[in-house]
This record gives sequence, structure tokens and C-alpha cells, in this order.
Amino acid sequence: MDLYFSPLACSMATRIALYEAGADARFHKVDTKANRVEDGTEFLTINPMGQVPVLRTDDGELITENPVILQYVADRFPAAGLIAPDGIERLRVQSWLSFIGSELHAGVFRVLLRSTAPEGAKAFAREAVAERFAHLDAYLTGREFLQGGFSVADAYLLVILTWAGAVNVDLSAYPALTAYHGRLKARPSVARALGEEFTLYKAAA
Ligand SMILES: N[C@@H](CCC(=O)N[C@@H](CS)C(=O)NCC(=O)O)C(=O)O
Repeated sequence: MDLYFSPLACSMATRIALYEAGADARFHKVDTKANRVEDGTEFLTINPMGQVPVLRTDDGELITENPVILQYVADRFPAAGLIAPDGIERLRVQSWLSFIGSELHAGVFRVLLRSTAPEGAKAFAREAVAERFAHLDAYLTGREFLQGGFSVADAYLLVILTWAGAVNVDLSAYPALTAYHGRLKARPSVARALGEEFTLYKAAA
């Protein structure tokens, strides 16, 4: 299996899931500004949207969209327990993947991270992040993870919390979310992924 990724992008959630599963995978760094894979391949031939993550399965199928890729990895390695096989527990992880992908990633952090976003859009996104982090903070009070044990939804939320620091969203206003972030960073899969991707990010800067 092959993962097309950019350092510290949302694709890091899949790296974490692969490490959790102990899966064998090849990682291909993509420069999404130049639309080029590190081996010189034109990235738009792999994903015409020019976005990471993309996963190539062992059968050669290309899969896009982070929540779908994460579910594919979780289902491919069921022993890792990254999503329930069915039932309400699976639906709840899917709800969180959808919430993180739309309400946090696309709706808020894409705007805050993009230097060309208009100031009005950024002000709106800052109001939205306060409301959504307050929701998460209340939900996580007394809970260890988003649903049951560590799941692919936690891997995705970890990436969002990593971005929060880069755009001056102060997590200390949310004690349960801060404690949750600390628990995630202490996991070996997360510490390894963060260490590797920070190094790659700095090397490219
Ligand atoms: N809907 C896509 C969004 C992916 C996305 O936003 N990827 C970002 C990195 S976190 C990216 O590749 N940005 C480069 C670009 O849009 O040109 C998904 O869920 O996979």
C-alpha cells in the first residue's frame, strides 16, 4: 500500500493509523504547491484535485478523501481496533470523521491556514472554532477518546489540534481538549508520526 502525503497535512492521520496497525506501507512526499511527487511524478495524474491524502491499495486502486481512506485502513487491519466493524459504535466514529472533516478541517482550519483567505472569513472561522472546540471540550470531559478506544477519528482530530498551535488557537481555554491532546501525543504511533513529519516539514521550509 502507498500513501501520498505532505508533511503535517491531514494525510498524517493515515500515517498514524498505519503505525497503529503495524502495517507495511510506502510513503510518497508530495509538494502540493508544485503538484509534484518527490520521485518527479506529476501529482495531478494521481489526484486531479491536487490534494493529499491519496492511498494506493495493494490492488492498485487509488482512494481519495481522508475519512474514506481512514476507514479503509481501519477495516483492512481490524486487529488494530481503529473502528468497530458495524453498529452504532461504527456510526459514531463515522459521525466524528464527518464532523472533523467538515466542521473543523474544511470549515475552519483551511481558512485559518490559508494566507490568501480574506480577513472577514478568518474572523468568522475564529468564532466557529471557539464554538466547536467548546463542544469537543464538553464532550471529552470524562472520556478518554472520541468513541470507545483510540480510533481513526482520534487520529484525524490530532492533526487538527496540531494545526491549532500554528494559527494561534489557544487550547488552554479547553482543559478536557488539552488533556486529550496530551494523551494522544503520548501514544507511540502519534509521537513517531509527529517527529518524522515535523522533520520533513522543517527540511522543506
Ligand atoms: N476533502 C479532502 C481534503 C484534503 C485536503 O484539504 N488536503 C490538503 C492538505 S490537508 C491539501 O492537499 N491541500 C493542497 C491543495 O488543496 O492544493 C480530503 O478529505 O481528503
